[in-house]
Amino acid sequence: MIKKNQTLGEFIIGNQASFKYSSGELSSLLNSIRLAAKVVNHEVNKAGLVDIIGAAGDVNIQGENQQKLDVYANDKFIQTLTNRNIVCGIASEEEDDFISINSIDENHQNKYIVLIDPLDGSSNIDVNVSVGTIFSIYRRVTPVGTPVTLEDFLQKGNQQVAAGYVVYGTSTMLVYTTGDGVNGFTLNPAIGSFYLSHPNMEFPESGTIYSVNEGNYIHFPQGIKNYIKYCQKEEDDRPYTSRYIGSLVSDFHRNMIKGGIYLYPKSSLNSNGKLRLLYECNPMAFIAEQANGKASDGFTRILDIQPTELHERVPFICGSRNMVETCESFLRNAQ
Ligand code: AHM
Ligand code: MG
Repeated sequence: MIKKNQTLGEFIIGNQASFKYSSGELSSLLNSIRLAAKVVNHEVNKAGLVDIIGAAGDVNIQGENQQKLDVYANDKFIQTLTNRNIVCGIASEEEDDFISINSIDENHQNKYIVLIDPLDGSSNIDVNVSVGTIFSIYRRVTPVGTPVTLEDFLQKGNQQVAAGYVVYGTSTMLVYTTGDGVNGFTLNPAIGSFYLSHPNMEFPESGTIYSVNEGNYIHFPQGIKNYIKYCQKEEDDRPYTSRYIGSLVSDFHRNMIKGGIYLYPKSSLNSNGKLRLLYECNPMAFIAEQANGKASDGFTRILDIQPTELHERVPFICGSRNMVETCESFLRNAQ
């Protein structure tokens, strides 16, 4: 139930019963992500003070090593998720291999695994542009009581039980779904609590924003080139507006609120695009679908793709349903 002025903590507990495995573990897991997000937010907001507190690699006044923010975020999320003893495994865009939580969950009783991109768009940090965290939660498929295996992580996106992102922007927001719509919470930095600010978020059916790195235009497949030209054509509600932050979470967030399409297609430079299926595309696709939007690789629904490796990349087209469908038809017609 949506109540005004609800905090994220209250919302998570209030909705626990509607979750089909309502044992409270998923609630604790989401609460641990909420905590890590606050810690990372605090650090991200200090990024501009680098000349004062020291750059990555320096030793600060307390004698601590200054870490790069993406390494810091990775450590904080892994630490928080591990300490709460709710997950059995974590895979991160920052780590080569998945982590099996053997130290605390020695008998392998935990059921959830988390995949995370701790600080997406981190090349934007130095220039004070929004970055984000993306997370994706599954139940393990191998039996409880045994160590996790790669199979637990290579599940199709349609098996996700929850997914979300944090956008560290002009304000910090946590947006997530457990498969029952999408809700957004804004951090009140004075109090340190997230409040429900965007209940039942939905992509408009259509929009007028397209987001793509047009610097790669000449390398795009013909169908994408044709679609971009279509976006720019003076007809009906076009030309569309081009908006590209280069930070997936922020581009997605804006498009969900205003209506738009995000594209990271394959190109002659990257045969599968750039974005990672497990850490970036699956969670964003789950959120998009729960918000009445659509996500595909141009031909196939993202959530139906069978992953074959942890760090695999896929082309990603995501946003307002009608816009994604039009783009898909351009790709089909250029085949
Ligand atoms: P990262 O995980 O290395 O930060 O890369 C992902 C980011 C996305 O947030 C963003 O949409 C995209 O890379 C931008 O890439 P490009 O600079 O090629 O347009
Ligand atoms: Mg990333």
